[in-house]
Amino acid sequence: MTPPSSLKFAVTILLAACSGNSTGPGGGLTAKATDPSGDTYGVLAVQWDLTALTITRDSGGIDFAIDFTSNVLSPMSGDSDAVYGEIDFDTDQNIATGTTSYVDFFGPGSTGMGVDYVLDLFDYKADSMVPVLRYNPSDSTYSTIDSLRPVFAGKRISGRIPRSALGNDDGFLNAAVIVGTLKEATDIAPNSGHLKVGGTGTADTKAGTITTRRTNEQRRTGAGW
Ligand SMILES: [Ca+2]
Ligand SMILES: [Ca+2]
Repeated sequence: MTPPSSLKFAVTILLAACSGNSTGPGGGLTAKATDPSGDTYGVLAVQWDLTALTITRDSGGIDFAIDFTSNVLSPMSGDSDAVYGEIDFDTDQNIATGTTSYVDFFGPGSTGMGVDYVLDLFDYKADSMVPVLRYNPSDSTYSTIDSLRPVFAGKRISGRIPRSALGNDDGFLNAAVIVGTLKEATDIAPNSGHLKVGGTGTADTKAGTITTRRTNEQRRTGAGW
């Protein structure tokens, strides 16, 4: 008699059926911008070094993940050398609408984005929630649309933003990230242009000069950038 190879086959099939990696509702689309290690541009001791920005879009919103070369430290630690920064979103993929990206303002970037929404990874509340901000072009201010609790795990910061927090955008958008300590910016991703999550927009070149930044700087918890 030979061993019951048919049983082994059945187990293999079962494992294969369980190996799917679905996230959220339908319409999943993942875009990833990798970033080199060792390309930080700050001058202080602690240099948060990005390796990737990943965004998965589905019909209900977007999942984001920011990857680093070393284990991340939350600002909830109270350490000014924790990871601060923001993800900027050009939700209509139109450089002509929105405002200048922090990635362009505080980094060597040329995102080609007109920023409409921001995930503000500076402004942690006591419950570790951070705001999703909408830029208001009429008066150059920002409004808090939603809040979420970023997950710090290993070398990754991740979370989910529902489409309702992005003006019910379709989730096809452009994005870029800048990180650093509270004292200075240290890295951006991607190094040029932006992460394009579907859509039809092209990566335009930023024209003209930077004339405005957010006027509600008082919400910043510290000095610096
Ligand atoms: Ca890097
Ligand atoms: Ca825009």
